[in-house]
Amino acid sequence: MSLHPLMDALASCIRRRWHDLPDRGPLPLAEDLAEISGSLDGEALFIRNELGTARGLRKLHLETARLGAGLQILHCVFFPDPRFDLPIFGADVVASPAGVSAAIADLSPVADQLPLCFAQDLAANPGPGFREPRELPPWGSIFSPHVCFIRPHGPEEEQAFVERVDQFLALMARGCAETLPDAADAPATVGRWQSQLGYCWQQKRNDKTRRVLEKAFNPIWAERYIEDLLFDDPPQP
Ligand code: BLA
Repeated sequence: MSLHPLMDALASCIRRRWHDLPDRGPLPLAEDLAEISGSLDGEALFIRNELGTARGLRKLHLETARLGAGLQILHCVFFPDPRFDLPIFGADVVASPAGVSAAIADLSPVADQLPLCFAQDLAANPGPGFREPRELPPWGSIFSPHVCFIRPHGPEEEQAFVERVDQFLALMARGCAETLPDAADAPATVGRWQSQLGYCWQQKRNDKTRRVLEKAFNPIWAERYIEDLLFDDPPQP
């Protein structure tokens, strides 16, 4: 099923960067969650989930979905292994027949600040300006000062958004390859683990995600999907 061109371009960009990461591995995914299809009010619904691991990353997740009323969603999070001093990469794009309403991407810190090499690179490459930046909700305090949250205007801004995500992922790839892990019980590791827990808790405050899933499926299914797949608590390192 065809997706909005921004979704397709972004999914390709993410898959390309993902497949270039070192030491990729599988991550078990309940069979009934890999490909989900159904219908709502006579409209086709589908969700495709891709899950894996790589050096420095405990969970890579890409979801592409069509959830009724022509709503299309791309959701992606790369959760680091807390032993590695790496940020969380996250992206979410929401489109309806009226166009893309939200495109967000960030490298979110899991310590007081982003690792120095990330902060320096992002400060040196601030990214393009967009015509319609959007205001973060209160739970958005988890994001970095470099977060890009916009309603893109036209194909050029959509392309610029994909390029910004590609920059984030290039940085992430370098971090994954070069960062040396700390011990599982090192205070810095434990701090990063707790911070990932906090990230997941805050993301779960996004009522908009829950509402869409409840409507397309049902509240119990939505709860399980959010708690077990989207933002499951990271295991203790
Ligand atoms: C917003 N997320 C939204 C919106 C919807 C969803 C319908 C409202 C669109 C709008 O305000 O224009 C729905 N997102 C989903 C669903 C999934 C999903 C159903 O991912 C299922 C997988 N959300 C994330 C991640 C980030 C994120 C990883 O899952 C960021 C890295 C951000 N989504 C995010 C933010 C908003 C949003 C900040 C705006 C919330 C608001 O304005 O209140």
